[in-house]
Order: sequence, then C-alpha cells, then structure tokens
Amino acid sequence: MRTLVISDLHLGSRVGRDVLRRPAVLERLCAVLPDMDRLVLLGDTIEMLEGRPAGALADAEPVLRAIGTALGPGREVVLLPGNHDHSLVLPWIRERRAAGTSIGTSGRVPLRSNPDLQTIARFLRPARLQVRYPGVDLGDGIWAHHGHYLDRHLVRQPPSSAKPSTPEEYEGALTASIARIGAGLAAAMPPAFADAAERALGLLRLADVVARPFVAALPGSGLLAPLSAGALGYQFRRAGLPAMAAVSARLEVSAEHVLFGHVHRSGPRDHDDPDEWTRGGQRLWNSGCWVYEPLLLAGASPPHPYWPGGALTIDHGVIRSVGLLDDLDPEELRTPLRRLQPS
Ligand SMILES: [Mn+2]
Repeated sequence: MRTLVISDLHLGSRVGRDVLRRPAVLERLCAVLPDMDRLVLLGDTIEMLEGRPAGALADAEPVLRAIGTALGPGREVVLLPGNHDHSLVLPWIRERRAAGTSIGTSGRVPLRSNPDLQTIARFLRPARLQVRYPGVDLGDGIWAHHGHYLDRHLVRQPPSSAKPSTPEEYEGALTASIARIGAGLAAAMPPAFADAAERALGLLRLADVVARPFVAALPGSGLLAPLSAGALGYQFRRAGLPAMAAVSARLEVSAEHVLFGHVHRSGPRDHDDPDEWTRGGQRLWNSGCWVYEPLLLAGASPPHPYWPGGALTIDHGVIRSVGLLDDLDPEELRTPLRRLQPS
C-alpha cells in the first residue's frame, strides 16, 4: 500500500497563490499519482475562508478532476477538512452534537451531510472519496490530522481556562477563531489589486496561515517580527512541534507517527534534527503546502521548508518527507497566474 499525503492546497485563493492551478505544477503532482494506492488531502484543500466558497470550489474543480483521473478507478482519496475548509464538516459536527455523540478522533463523515462533499466526490471520479475528521488512522501506527487544533496551545489562554481533552473542546475554541479570521480576511479584501493592497493582503494571509499561531505565542510581538523563514523556523521548533505533540497527547492518540500540515512547514527534511521532531516517543511529520508565498520565498530557492510541493509518502509503513516541486523552474511559480476578480 502506497499513500501520498499533501495538504494546504488552498485552491481558489483569491490572489492566485495556490500553485496547483498552474498546469506545470498540476502535471508534477499527477505524474506521481498513478504509483499511489491512496491520496490523503490533509486539510485546507479548498480556500473557503476568503468570502467566496462557491468560487473557490469552482476554481478547485479542474484540479480535483485531474487528480481523480490520474489516480484512476478504485483508488481512494481521503479528505480531512482543516480550518480553511471547516465548513465542509460543520453540518456533521452539528448533527453529532444534536445527537449527543462524540466525533471521536477518526470519525467517518457521510457525504450526504453536506452537498459540497457530494460535489467534491463527483469532481474526483473515478477515484472514490472518503471524508474523515478530525483525524484518520492510516495504519501501521500512523495518525494524521490537519493540525489546526494546535493553535489552541499557542494562543495564550487565561490561567483559569480549562485545557481541552476532547475534539469537542478543541472545536469550541476553533469556531470562534474561524469566525474572527474569516471576517477579518473578508473585510481586508481590496476591490482592486494595487501592489500596496496586495502586499497588505499577503501579510494578512501569511499571518493567518503560517505565522498567526506563532505571532500569538510571542509576548508583545508585532506582525512583522516573525516574517522571516529563519524566525518562523525557530518558532516552529520551539512552539509548533510541542503544540502538535500536546494535541495528540490530550486526545490520547497513541500512534507512533503523527502527521499534520497547517503551518506549511514541510519536514523533517534532510537538514532537520530528527530529535526535534520526536516528542514523548512520538514522531511528528509535516506535509508542507502547495502555496507560493512571495513574502517568505522571494529570493529563495528549493530545497526550502516553505517551498510549495511538500508531501509525505508512506510506503509499507515507511514515511518520507519529499519536495515534489524542488526541481521545477521557480519562474513557473513566480509569474502571476492571473489577477482574480473579486466575486
Ligand atoms: Mn490550516
């Protein structure tokens, strides 16, 4: 059994940072899919937090169709919503809450719970879709979760606040934060993309999807301080990895390997210290992202932990961190895709 895990595609990103809408990039991904038995989309697959969920789904359609065709009949896509596509799973969570039953750590979300899930399943044909939340057991002691629950351990809480120990408690903290970020992003959307406005939007996106948890974890820090890859890397090791370990410990996930995305920091890569990625006997793995963030990557070249195209492969229980776009000409990522019109 061979599995490919990718995350944080952010398909339908309003300023076109999602690289999979570029034909040369999509071709790279589709080239490896025929060798896979299973594809895991580990969250933030569709950018539904920028105020245009239907538009984002439409932008995602050709990408999802190409993925489904490349995988082929009988192959499986396992989709786990994250914070940017959390609305996909919200009706199911409400159903569970109304019924008084826990969502658990590896719930199976019925496609009938949300018409958008049925649409995604249709796009992915002939591959089959199953939806899991908030995590999924991938076998061989491997548990995967988007990683958004870790925010709860980075954002400073009043000393009196109870520590979450169930998915429901993590969800409670999450929905408030999603509403706040979603409203903030929608309000900040410029009507036209003058460079200054686009830069402001870029900073906001970067702060949201990459740095927000770390910014919040730094006492008295401004937005600009942690925007270098080096500073982000430090925060990731000091705060991000321990926070993900805290999530799996509090949810009593005993898997030897825990896979996540969310912070867009692929690894452990060759130059990373494996000890830093081992917490309480548990090995942590990050699937990286498929967005090109010029504020982080301008002037950089791969291999780079924030370079788009990060992925994890699982081959008979052996996990590897890879960069599927590391040998693609960076200019393919840098030329503007197209200026998307606000809808
Ligand atoms: Mn996320």
